[in-house]
Amino acid sequence: MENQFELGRICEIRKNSFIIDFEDSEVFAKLKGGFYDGSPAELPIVGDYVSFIYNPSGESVIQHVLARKSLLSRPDVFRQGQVQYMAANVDFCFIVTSLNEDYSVSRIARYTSIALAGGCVPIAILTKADLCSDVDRYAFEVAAVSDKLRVHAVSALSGEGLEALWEYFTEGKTICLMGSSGAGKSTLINALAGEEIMKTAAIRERDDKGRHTTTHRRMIRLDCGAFIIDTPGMREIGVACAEDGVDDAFSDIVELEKLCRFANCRHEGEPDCAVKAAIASGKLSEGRLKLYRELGSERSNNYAKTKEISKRHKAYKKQKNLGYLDD
Ligand SMILES: Nc1nc2c(ncn2[C@@H]2O[C@H](COP(=O)(O)OP(=O)(O)OP(=O)(O)O)[C@@H](O)[C@H]2O)c(=O)[nH]1
Ligand SMILES: [Mg+2]
Repeated sequence: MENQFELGRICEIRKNSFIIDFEDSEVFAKLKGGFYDGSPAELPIVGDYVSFIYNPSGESVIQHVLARKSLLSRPDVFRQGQVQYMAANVDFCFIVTSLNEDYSVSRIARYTSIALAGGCVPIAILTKADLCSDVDRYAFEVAAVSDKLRVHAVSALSGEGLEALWEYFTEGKTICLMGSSGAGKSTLINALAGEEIMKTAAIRERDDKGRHTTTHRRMIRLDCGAFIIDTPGMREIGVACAEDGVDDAFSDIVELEKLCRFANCRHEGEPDCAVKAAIASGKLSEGRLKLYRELGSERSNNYAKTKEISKRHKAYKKQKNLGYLDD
């Protein structure tokens, strides 16, 4: 009898197996022989739709990864020069940042670039609004990062702002949460799901840093039919693979640059500089130009940076003998 292919979605990846969300159950699977042709981009990642041969009494076998409609990726901090594929088929990328010491507008700009480059809608979620007395100021600053970025301030503790997030949770949509450890990603998922489906842990009081409680990526299907992907807090976030995203997030500046008299204008006092003119007229803020410059120069410096990060992590891994870490 010929084997019948089933269609499922990767919800978790373990060391030696893939877990597929299939008809309200979780199916353990491995790759078919000869699946891997040497390109990591071909391997299934969380959020991928896959065809597989179902084996109800043992491991199922993944045959193909279906074409992805979006793909979140970033430079791999452990493997120099390589890209880490984070999640596939994501509609909304929640960029989770807490309104405490963790807050960084530049990090939000990086994630925005990554989301746009990957074909997802970036949404900044400012968490722990209950701990902040000036939420509007932060929300305003974040909204200025890009007109493609939506902003919500929420508190998982008081429930403030959570209702507005439901517009993203509709049948078949996929939401991926990204952000530093301790930002409150898992707590937010629990608050939205109305039950504790993710483990959470208190942050360090000393510096507001998290404890890397979530250790691997995991996709969960909610009762409303939407999928939510929790990710471990990231230690570093580069933009080397988000070139298009940077230009997308800052498309107004890219357009202005085209109007400068000199093609290589640095916007530092050259004549007929459209960028400086936009700042003078109030159309563009100095802060946004600074962010754009930061991310732009990071793109060119990225090789050296990735090398340094990779060296540091290699030493760390060796010392702790942790093997492959998800983040
Ligand atoms: N006051 C307050 N605390 C919050 C809120 N959301 C999360 N926290 C707290 O922040 C701490 C960290 O939350 P987690 O949800 O574990 O953070 P995470 O982003 O999942 O962290 P990792 O899994 O390490 O990446 C916990 O002690 C939460 O109770 C909030 O809205 N208000
Ligand atoms: Mg977590």
